[in-house]
Amino acid sequence: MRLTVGQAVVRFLANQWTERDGVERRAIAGCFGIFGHGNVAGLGQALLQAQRTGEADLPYHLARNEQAMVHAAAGYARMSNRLSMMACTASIGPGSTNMLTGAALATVNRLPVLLFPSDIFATRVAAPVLQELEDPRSYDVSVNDAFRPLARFFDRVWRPEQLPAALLGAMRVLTDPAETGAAVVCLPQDVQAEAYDFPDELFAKRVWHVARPLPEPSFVERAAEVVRNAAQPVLIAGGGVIYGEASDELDRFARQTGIPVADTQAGKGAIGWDHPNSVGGVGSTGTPVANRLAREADVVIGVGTRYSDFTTASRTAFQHPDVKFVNINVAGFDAAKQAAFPIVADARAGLSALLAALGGKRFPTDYRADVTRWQETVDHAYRLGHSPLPAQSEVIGVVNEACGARDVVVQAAGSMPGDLQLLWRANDPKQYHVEYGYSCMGFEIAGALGIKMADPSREVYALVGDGSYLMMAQEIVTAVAEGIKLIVVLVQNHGFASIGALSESLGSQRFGTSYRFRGADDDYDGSYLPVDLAANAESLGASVIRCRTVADLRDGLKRARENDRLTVVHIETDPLSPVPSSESWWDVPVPEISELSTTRAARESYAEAKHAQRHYL
Ligand SMILES: Cc1ncc(C[n+]2csc(CCOP(=O)(O)OP(=O)(O)O)c2C)c(N)n1
Ligand SMILES: [Mg+2]
Repeated sequence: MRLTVGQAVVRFLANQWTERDGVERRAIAGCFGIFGHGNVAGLGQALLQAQRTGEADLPYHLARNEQAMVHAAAGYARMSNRLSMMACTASIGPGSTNMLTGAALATVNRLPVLLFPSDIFATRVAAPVLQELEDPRSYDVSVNDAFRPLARFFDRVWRPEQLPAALLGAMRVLTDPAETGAAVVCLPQDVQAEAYDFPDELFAKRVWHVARPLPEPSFVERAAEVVRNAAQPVLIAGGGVIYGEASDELDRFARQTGIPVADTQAGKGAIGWDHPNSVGGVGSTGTPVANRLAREADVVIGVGTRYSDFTTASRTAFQHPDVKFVNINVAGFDAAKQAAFPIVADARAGLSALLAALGGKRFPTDYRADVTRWQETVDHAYRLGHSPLPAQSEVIGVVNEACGARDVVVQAAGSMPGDLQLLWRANDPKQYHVEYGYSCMGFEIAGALGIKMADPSREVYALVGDGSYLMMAQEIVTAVAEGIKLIVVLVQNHGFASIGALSESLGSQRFGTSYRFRGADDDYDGSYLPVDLAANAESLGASVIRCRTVADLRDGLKRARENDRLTVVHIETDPLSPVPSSESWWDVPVPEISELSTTRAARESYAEAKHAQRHYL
């Protein structure tokens, strides 16, 4: 079939499907894009032709910022358990490099996104083109080479003949749960427009079976022996449990063994907050209950977790002298972490095999009373009655209580991820979307857009700090244009509450973290800025509800739910309001020498805390 490279890409993508557990889904549900030179007449023409003629079904969605459109694609993939995803097309140069942060986020979080950065001319006759980086040492280098370390698959299609291999290679990686992340196929702008006789088979319906790899029995046996001989095991549920739809299996495993289940940011909701074995988040922003159990555990069973420093409290969370790890993970790379006894397998298959091999072994459950006490602490934080401005924990409480079981909360950066991991009560595996692999400010609204597109039947709440909002709020316009309803809860605290608190704890006196005028000694300690983010949201086309009190917020959320358009609910909170302690630590180095007494004091506590840090070998 004679098509341009752009037309071939679109026709190919429209015919890709995934299948897992017998259910088929469109692999590439649509294409986000922002046109400029590079893609306007290449992929752009192909998307137009597809829409006009119906020859290929690949809906196009115009985004407002390229980084944000990749965030939206990541949200889409996450909500779809990585079984359905989005493509993104960007123009040459800045349009394409704007996608770098999104690519990194997707790869860090193991989320499939398919990116088509436009690229410099293959023919080079007109070089250098507008927005081309010229490398005098090598003419085949372009800015898109910056994607290489961020992508799980990277290729550049210099000739039409290379396209089939590039597309199949990208799809293989995207649909492999162990390898998935950003797949990047760079398309030189002349090549996008070039015609070629592609083989018809390239455009036949193709189903990518998403595997549930089974564990190797001898590895299960070795791991089971470790668990059987444990005195006080703890299980950590990561994102892999959710992506692998292994919640029922985890529930069975927990009930039959009595082992407490802690969770990571990506794994929250894998089992409900009120499950008899649930002890809440573990690590730097975990609950004191989970952190006590982690500290004392002699065996840690990590399921579908990549053990980020927040999960391990920078390798201080596990203090039993002989602690051993058993990891179930579809990726050998993650399964091997902490010198574990690995079970390289799908989460569901791995849990089921390990449970069978444990032969009915049960462990004492002495943590229920602690969990009950902890839940009283959460209730208290939800109803703090902080004044004159409400505390963030109260905002989280009101949103949590407004959320139906299937509703969704989205967050990524600032003080909210920690507070949410500590305080949020998740009822459903798809309820809690805190992007905390890359913790990218600005993900919230864009990510929520993709999440809502993946499952329009759910109410989606994006919680956004003022800092994140200022970085990337423009996808409100995209949502308005597409008629996509989100509820954005905009938490105004005049700067970086999170980094301010961190700075203070490290002796850096909240330097440069608040949004204020410069004061007498040139710090940002003057009065608040005349900034009205609610008015800003209104100007972008959102319905806006301004709240002052917790009661206003409760009412505002009710009205937002009744509204059928994107609604921003704005509330100001006290950046210094208290949160219950995780009784944990996070490694952020403090200068060894300093002229400042605050830094010297912080260095002392830092050096002290470092002693608890361990290599798990
Ligand atoms: C893109 C990006 N830049 C910088 C950071 C570092 N950072 C983490 S949280 C934060 C401040 C967030 O401010 P805001 O959204 O207002 O949340 P708050 O801390 O006030 O809760 C910064 C600068 C980041 N995570 N992402
Ligand atoms: Mg803030």
